[in-house]
Amino acid sequence: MASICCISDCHLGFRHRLKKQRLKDYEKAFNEALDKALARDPSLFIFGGDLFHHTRPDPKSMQVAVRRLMEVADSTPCILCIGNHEIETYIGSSYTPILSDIHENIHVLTSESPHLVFDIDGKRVGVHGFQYTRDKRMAEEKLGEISSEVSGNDYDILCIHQAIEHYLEPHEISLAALRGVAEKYDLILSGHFHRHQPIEEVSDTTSAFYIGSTERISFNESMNVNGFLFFENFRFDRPEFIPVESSPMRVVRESAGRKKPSEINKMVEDIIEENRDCKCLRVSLSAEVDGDYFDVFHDWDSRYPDYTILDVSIMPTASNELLSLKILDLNEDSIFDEYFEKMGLSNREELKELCKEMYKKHGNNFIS
Ligand SMILES: [Mn+2]
Repeated sequence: MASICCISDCHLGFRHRLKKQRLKDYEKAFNEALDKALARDPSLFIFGGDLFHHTRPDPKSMQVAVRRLMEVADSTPCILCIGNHEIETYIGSSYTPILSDIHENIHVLTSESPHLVFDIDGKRVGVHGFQYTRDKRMAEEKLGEISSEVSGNDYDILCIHQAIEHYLEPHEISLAALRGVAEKYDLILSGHFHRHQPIEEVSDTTSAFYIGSTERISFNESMNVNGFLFFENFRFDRPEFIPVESSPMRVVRESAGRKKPSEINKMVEDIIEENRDCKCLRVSLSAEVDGDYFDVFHDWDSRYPDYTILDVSIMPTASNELLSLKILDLNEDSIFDEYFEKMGLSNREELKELCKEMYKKHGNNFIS
């Protein structure tokens, strides 16, 4: 049976928060998506862009992508759209366009080659698109231009990587521009917006979807379900969304009320313990600190090294009482010692000495 598999925003090579484990997470999600897709033996692969996070990916991520793409291309044609992460100021500065040179079954959509046609189960299927274009006028013009050239195929698919009005701001493609070309296509796909969803605003004319990403790139995406799309038998209005097991990510927000630093520390500890299943955890606690703010622990990630990302922020809330400001004499070295101690930095002698030195040299200039 004819089927089309669409995978997007894998962000291979992203060293999220400089954690090595995150590099592996992107690779794992990419591999899982490909394994699950290949098991279904699709007739065509469409990659919606941001395969890589950086224009010059690290060699390991590049190797993973090249090997897997070549493996896939041995059996199935692959189309790549170029995402914003694969573009600098000029398309030639990124490696993604040259992937079409590594295998005859790999094709890259660019403004120079925006139209591809494949024979799938005896049907002529056109796939059309161009690289991410930052300028709104240029993007809309390009969209209009390539769409005017579309005709004569049994099915036509538009694949872009753009911010569409209502989904991301600033957008490059207005809903009016998209609606203006929608009737040319049987399916509209876009990468870029990482949460898979239909683009409802044009669905009265044609099926349109944001494909979704395979792994999250920020805590803002913690609620997103990751995965990819699978279309069977040219039924473009009913894709199957196949989930990928991305690294769990969670944001816990609580307000503690008025508490002593030791109670706040205990509360954070309890939250961390309760969420052990989630290796990327953000804890945002607001608290009225009844005591010295610097007695609240700040070095949580070194206390829990088994977390990939442990991001704890404790925001002091103002009490009803007036905040009283105490003037500290920073010329006393003991203030620096105390600060470094409480920040868990007491082993950073060199940094501390540097701070004292810098303060003595420049600090007094601020006092007017
Ligand atoms: Mn992306």
